[in-house]
Amino acid sequence: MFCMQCEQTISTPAVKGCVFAQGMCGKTAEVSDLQDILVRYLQGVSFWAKLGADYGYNDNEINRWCAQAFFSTLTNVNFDPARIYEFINEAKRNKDSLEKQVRDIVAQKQGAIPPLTVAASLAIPTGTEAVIQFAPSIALNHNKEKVDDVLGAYLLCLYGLKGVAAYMEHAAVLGQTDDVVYKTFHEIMSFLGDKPDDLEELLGTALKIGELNYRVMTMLDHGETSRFGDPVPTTVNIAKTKGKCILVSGHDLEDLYDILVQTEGKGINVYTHGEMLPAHGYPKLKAFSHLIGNYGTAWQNQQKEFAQFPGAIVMTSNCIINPDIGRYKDRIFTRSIVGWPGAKHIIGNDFSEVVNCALSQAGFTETDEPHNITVGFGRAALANAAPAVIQEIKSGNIKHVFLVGGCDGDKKERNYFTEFAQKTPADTLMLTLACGKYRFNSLDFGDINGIPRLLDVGQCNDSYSAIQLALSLAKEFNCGVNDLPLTLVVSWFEQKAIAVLLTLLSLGVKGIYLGPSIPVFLTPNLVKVLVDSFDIHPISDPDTDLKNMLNA
Ligand code: FS2
Ligand code: SF4
Repeated sequence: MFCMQCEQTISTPAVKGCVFAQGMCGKTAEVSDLQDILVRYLQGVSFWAKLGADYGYNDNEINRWCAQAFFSTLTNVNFDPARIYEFINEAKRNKDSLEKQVRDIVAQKQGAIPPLTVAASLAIPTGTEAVIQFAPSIALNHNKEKVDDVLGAYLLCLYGLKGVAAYMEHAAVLGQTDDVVYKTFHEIMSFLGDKPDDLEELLGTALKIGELNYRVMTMLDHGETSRFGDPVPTTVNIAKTKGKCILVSGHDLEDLYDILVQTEGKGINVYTHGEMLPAHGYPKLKAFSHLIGNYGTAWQNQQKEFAQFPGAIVMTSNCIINPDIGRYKDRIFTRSIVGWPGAKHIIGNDFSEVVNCALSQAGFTETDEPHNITVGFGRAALANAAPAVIQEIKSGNIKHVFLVGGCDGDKKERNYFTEFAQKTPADTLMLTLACGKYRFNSLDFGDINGIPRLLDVGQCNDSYSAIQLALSLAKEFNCGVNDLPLTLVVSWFEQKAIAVLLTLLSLGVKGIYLGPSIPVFLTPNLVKVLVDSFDIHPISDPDTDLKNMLNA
């Protein structure tokens, strides 16, 4: 296996990347190899999809399926070899039918088929064993001693595009698709399927991926707010309430909605977990009184926290980790692209198995003292708060705004983000988003003349809302985003964070602080390019960084 797509990948002077029998996340070599094959095959599907789009032909079922299948290869999404193998078989079927269709269209229009890419020409043996044996020949590090600049830039593109695919699927669940997005996605996938080796072209593609992701996050924001209303500031109880319970994790608000509808009047309390916390701010979701609160913290603590949750658990998207450790596999359910061998997978929108499971469990036997936090500072709420923020900046009461957000993870170095948040001066504001917020979101930061010092913007994709606020502040102060008293402090873990980072770079945002470490796939030369072109700072220690940020 060869995988270095997430922040917890193995990185020692001798070994870079997860290359042995199992990755740090628990992904087996078998699943990793199957995913490599799937990705290569998807790049072949994209060759035909892109060519079809050039001739005005779009198969939106296959388009959506491509993003779903690619999403299954993200970190902490699908660990089930049988499901990945099934995706490979579907890829073969989809590629064959698309190729036939597109060849006919090109012939009818008297066009010419361009030379096939490496991925489009790939023939894969049949049967799991044969496929696994074939995998090393297409591994990304095949014939490479180490990751060089070209492979590093390639991985930046591949991993960033995986993040985009995840957001494309989240948007598609809400009925949001776009032919231009699909065409650009297939163009880039197809390009990556032809073993590109031009460094400049790859770096240009990375920024194109960032632009594409901006378009997708816009679409996703529209999908969520048109379906569930604009989030409003809302207090959420993070303590336990007596009663039967279901815990809903991941990013998919539509699943949460279905679960809330199907549990109404059944005496079951529904809790959010991880990236589902921002759901409480959406009017159509907060209207359910049994959406009782949030339970637990970020994904890496789930084995302990889920083990103590006395009800059913639903993983609507990443991040899932081994449920055998906490012995709760019999009451965890996966959805959509998520998979764990032996865990129940729910297809369709009938959650009665989850409801029955919750009813069969003990539930919480006591109600704890409430502990409230506030969420719901999405795009519209931030726009409402903007005039007051501008006024306070002008009067000198707000000296600086930080965005401290991104993914969480296990490493002790991530305490940086807790300490950083705690050390921000009282005359500064903090926006936060994604699961990294659990490092500090239960702390009380006070307010500045009624404006809470900590504003929870939402999930990782809601960085779109933070970008909108930055753009409106820049407009008001008649300057560029980089001239604002604003610093982004980004914690990365998986590929959605890479996509968001590429979006920020494509928008010309400079001076981002990035941690807890720099991606292993970025070679020293690539890091130099990022530092020179975008003034990216690897985080150091909170005191030094804060001093530099405030004096910049
Ligand atoms: Fe956190 Fe995991 Fe949002 Fe990431 S729950 S690291 O997938 O996407 O953030
Ligand atoms: Fe390793 Fe991360 Fe890949 Fe898992 S996803 S195998 S931890 S690099």
